[in-house]
Amino acid sequence: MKSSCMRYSLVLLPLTLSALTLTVLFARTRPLPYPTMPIDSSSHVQIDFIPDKLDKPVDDDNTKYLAYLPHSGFANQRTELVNAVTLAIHLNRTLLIPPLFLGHVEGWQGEGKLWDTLADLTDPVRRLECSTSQDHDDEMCQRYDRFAMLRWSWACDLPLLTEKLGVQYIERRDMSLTALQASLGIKEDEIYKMTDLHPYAWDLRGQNLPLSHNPRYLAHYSMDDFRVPHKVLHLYGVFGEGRVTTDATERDAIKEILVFRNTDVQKTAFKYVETLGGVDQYVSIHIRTGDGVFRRTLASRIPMAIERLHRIIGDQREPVTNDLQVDTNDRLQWCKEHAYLGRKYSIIFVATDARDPRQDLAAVFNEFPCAVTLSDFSKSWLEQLKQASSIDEYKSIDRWLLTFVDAEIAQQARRYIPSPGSTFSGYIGAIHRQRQGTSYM
Ligand SMILES: Nc1nc2c(ncn2[C@@H]2O[C@H](COP(=O)(O)OP(=O)(O)O)[C@@H](O)[C@H]2O)c(=O)[nH]1
Ligand SMILES: [Mg+2]
Repeated sequence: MKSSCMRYSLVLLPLTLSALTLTVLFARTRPLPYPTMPIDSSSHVQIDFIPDKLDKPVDDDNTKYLAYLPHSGFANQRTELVNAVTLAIHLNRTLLIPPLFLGHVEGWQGEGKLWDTLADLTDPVRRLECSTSQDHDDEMCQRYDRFAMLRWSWACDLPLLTEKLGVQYIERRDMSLTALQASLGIKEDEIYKMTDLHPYAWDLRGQNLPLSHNPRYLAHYSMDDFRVPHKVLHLYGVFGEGRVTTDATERDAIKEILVFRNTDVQKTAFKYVETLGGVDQYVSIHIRTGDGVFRRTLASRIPMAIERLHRIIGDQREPVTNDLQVDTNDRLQWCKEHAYLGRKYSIIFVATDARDPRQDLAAVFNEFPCAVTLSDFSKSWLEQLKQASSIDEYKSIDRWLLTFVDAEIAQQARRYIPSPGSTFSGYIGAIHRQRQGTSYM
């Protein structure tokens, strides 16, 4: 008890200091009331968005809330949500789930910048203005063009969180603290704001577990350290696998619920899977190329990818038949007819964020004549995605759904090779293993 109190004050002191220094950042002025946004009627959302403006506070009971700031790509956002759901369960708080961002989303930011970044990205007034603006030089409007803002309940069956794990949640749309205060009818000091000064500022272990010693994280907390009395405990980023550890079975159950499942995406992917020969009839590889470290290291990773493909299809000792011309008009049909030539002609699906895969990953396609990627098929195959596409309030989202078509095709393969260091690759691997029943999430 005593040590827990001590730890509590140890957490509180630096947090309070950082909260104090950052208070000035939170003092956002924003005209109220906000415009009303159209809400998609097909949603499974269990408790609706926090309304932008309420006549009276949402709760007159003892409900306490947990919030956090999302960032980065899908897999990162998903890991954050998994961690946040875990914390909500053990702290007995209603989870305020942020929007799901697809496309170009800001990465983690220091110096408390994420607070303002998220408020800006989700600002309903600016988003509405930009949706009708003709000013193509407006920097904020250009930023909005680079991502879509959806709801997690659109991508996953969130009510299962309540049914299976007892988690209460509300989906948030405006991430500003002023909107949060207005929605809950609370004062600023009822929000306990935690501002991490480092992406791996802390990790946490659940009840009955010893504190972590993981050197990646700067501070190590127990669940009790997070039992603050405030109405809202608002965390900063909660990124990282292994950051919040409680019970492995519980974590698997959360992860299983938080899998991207969209019927239009699945139906679209299935057409490709059938053409590739059917479920478990081909090999897949994920090659992440698009940004940051992945772009810089691509040249050295391509030979590794080729080597792994050779090993997995098992063609190493086969003589190479060089003089055959593949029919590029119907590559897969040609490959199926020439399968007797050897395993080098195995069908391989390459999932990638490369802009021009046949050029950017030329070495892979030169080595494996029967390797194909989404861009090898007619664009008309993607028509169905348009049906899933009017979910963002202001724009169509087909281009960002391609990621999940790629993931779905890759996970239906017999063998799957991930891209080292990519959390999205890890996500595909997890759903692939789960489908094959070899291990859990
Ligand atoms: N179209 C497409 N996009 C991809 C693919 N792999 C990754 N991406 C994009 O890159 C992002 C990956 O970011 P994130 O989920 O944070 O994983 P990480 O950066 O690879 O660790 C995804 O959200 C996509 O936008 C792919 O195979 N196809
Ligand atoms: Mg990323």
